[in-house]
Amino acid sequence: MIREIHVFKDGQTLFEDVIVPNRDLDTNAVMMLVSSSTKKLQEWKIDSMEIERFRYVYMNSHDTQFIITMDRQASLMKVNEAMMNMVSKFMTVFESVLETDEWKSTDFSPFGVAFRHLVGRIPVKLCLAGHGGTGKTTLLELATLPSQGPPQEYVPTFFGDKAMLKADFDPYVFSIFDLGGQDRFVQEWGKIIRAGSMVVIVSDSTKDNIAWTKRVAYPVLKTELPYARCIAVANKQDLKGAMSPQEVGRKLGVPAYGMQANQRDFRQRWLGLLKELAFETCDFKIAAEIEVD
Ligand SMILES: Nc1nc2c(ncn2[C@@H]2O[C@H](COP(=O)(O)OP(=O)(O)O)[C@@H](O)[C@H]2O)c(=O)[nH]1
Ligand SMILES: [Mg+2]
Repeated sequence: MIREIHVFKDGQTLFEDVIVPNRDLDTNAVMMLVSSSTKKLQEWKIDSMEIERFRYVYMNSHDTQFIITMDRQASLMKVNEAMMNMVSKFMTVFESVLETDEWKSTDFSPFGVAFRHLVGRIPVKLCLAGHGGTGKTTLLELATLPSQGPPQEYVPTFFGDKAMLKADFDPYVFSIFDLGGQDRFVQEWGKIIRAGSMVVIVSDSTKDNIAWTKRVAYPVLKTELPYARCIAVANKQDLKGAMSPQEVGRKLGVPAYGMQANQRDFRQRWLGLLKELAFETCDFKIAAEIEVD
């Protein structure tokens, strides 16, 4: 997921667009550091550096520094491509003003539309992780098939089910993976969702399931997707004996949100939660920082 773009020239900001603000780092300090490295790059070369869970992809063209901030746990290849496209588009419009002093009085803000368009072309990968039968497929369908009722039959899923989701997440488009929760598939999660920015841990709010999640799913998530942001869904809140979302969250060590995936009334809540996770406006936990006792 691309989070921010900054364009500098002679220490001035020509353009910036911050879609998801970085609350973990001092952005000005990071930009100073990255732009000084960017200035040393040859024309049209791309390089990147990582800091914590963020990656900074940068390019220098016409003595102008372009810096994209992305989730570290996302496809660098796709962002490199987006960078190339973006700088080409930028130069198509602004090359001549950059070659004289005219840039000092140019309004670069119209570039925002093209930038957001490029951002939307890289799907944000979201992984539904949890044991078989907890409601992953139901959640996927709840999000993506508003015209059909969620399936009431239990059909075990083979790994790799995937759906595109375009809702009220502009400029982002999600690509959601429903990972089969059979124990023998769990080791494959990393391969399927290597570039996953976000993880929703799905639990049916029972004690056994929480134990399974911590024992089987956590080691894989923590090694394969250490920089992904995670929340938990405490599903099946309608069932007798379901643990409360607070308790599920406390036991899992990840903020948990109550859900009833087989009820269409919960669709708005589910989509709202996904949006909050993408824009980082809800409580979440970075996979590497989840505590396992
Ligand atoms: N009672 C109840 N059943 C649910 C809920 N969510 C899903 N289910 C049912 O649980 C079963 C397993 O769901 P499924 O989505 O196939 O689980 P998956 O293996 O994680 O993909 C299905 O029969 C669903 O209809 C819920 O909130 N409450
Ligand atoms: Mg399934």
